Amino acid sequence: MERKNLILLQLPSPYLLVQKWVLPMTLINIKTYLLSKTYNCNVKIINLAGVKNWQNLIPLDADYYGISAFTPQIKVAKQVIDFLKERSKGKIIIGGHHVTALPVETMENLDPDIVIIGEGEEIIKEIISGKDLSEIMGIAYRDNKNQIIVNDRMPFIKDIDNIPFPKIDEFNLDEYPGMKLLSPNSKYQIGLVTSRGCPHKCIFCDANNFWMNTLRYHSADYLIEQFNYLRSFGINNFRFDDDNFALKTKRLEKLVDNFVSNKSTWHCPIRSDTVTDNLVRLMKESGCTHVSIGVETGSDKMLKLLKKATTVEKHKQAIALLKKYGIKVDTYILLGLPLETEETINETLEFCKTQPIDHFDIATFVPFPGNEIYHNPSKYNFDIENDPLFSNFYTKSNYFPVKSVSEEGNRVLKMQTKLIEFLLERSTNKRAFNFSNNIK
Ligand code: B12
Ligand code: SF4
Repeated sequence: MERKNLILLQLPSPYLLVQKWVLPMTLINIKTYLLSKTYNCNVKIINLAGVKNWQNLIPLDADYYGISAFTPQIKVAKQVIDFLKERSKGKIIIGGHHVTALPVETMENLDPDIVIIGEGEEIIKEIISGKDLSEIMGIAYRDNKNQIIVNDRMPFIKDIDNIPFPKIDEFNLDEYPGMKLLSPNSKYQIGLVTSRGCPHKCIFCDANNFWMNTLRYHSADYLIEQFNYLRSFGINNFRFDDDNFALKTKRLEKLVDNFVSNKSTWHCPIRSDTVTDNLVRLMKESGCTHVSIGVETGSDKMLKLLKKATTVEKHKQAIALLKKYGIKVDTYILLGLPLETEETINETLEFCKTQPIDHFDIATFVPFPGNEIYHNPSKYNFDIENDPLFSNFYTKSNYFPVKSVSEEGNRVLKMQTKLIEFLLERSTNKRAFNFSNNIK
């Protein structure tokens, strides 16, 4: 069979302060998978992040180009696709959470050859093998009448241990500042995803749409092999990017010895409803330095509205337990949620003031495609701007849902400003939240 050339392109990120922050793990993952499962292709990753004249970096004679895009990268994805379409005969493939939520719109507005819907490893393998597109599950494409066709989703890979862990040998880790956040026993840190999916349905998140309520874990044996491989590069500090890393206590129990004997350190996000005394003891024992709790809000009314499936009381209990064992607590706080009132924001402010939180990570709610609010905005009294390229999608105040057109709106904005002022004073993550401009 003829060998095919695939070029995987890591896009610039208009809203990241440091462009080449961490390794392009998604693309490394795809490359490792393809090279381990097929013999008919060459795969090259090209990182366009932070490169001014990225056009000069892309060879034009590849058979396939693979792009991965988050919502904030859709505009630049379009520029890259346009560039390639003018100059190369290679087929252009795009994947990621955004295009999975909007396959038809992506075909219409970006005009790639193929959209990958969902988990991509098996799909790209089938594309490269030359199989007819009509027979490949999990893609959108145009047929010979130029009609957009969306095939059924491909079933998820049952046992994710069959996906080899990403091989990072070709990369110079010193080029990625986000990997150099040091800890005493580690030269670098790395972000790993050790499970796929989430059983929850928070309305501000697209996990439910992407993973269709499933959750699969890598085994402890798989992870131990991966950690040992990574340690050979001086990586002994792990940031688990999973949504539910610590949920599987039995797996963690099996990992403890490996962490302890290698003096590893690690941290992860955690849901407050999963925190138990036994779990936190295990975490501490195995080198967990800090966790990030998805608090989002200090109001039970808002937590219920968000379908977060936890409570303020559970947040408090989790924080107390973590502090008892000496694990530092970061919290994610979401600003600008729809249907907030002066009272609910005040509850969040009180929560933040009174809880022994070490660090606040603040973000403005953005209605990413795939989440319930994006697809049902009127239900949440929310306006979504019709912008096919999502050009201004990430600019903070654009999506702040409360307009200062009424007394009530003004009161909400004033309370929001108080909360922001408090958080900014306490946070090291001082992104510019200038909602005060909206107040009359
Ligand atoms: C690690 C991570 C980061 C890291 C590193 C990102 C990076 N460049 O690698 C950092 C911290 C930098 C980051 C930043 C942000 N992130 Co982030 N991040 C993640 C996280 C936790 C893991 C990503 C990952 O490695 N997954 C594992 C890989 C294997 O899965 P995957 O990336 O989805 O890829 C699979 C498929 O999507 C598909 N696929 C994807 N691309 C392609 C391309 C081709 C060619 C093919 C064939 C297949 C394919 O196949 C892959 C394998 O199955 C995910 C959540 C999650 N659990 O996935 C969020 C997530 C991707 N991030 C998200 C967001 C919103 C952001 C931010 C905008 C957050 C913010 N408020 O600032 C920023 C913006 C970044 C930017 N580029 O502009 C959203 C994306 C939503 C969207 N609609 O785009 C996610 C899904 C979280 C969520 N549920 O809301 N993020
Ligand atoms: S916010 Fe976290 S818990 Fe909620 S659906 Fe998304 S990944 Fe799952």
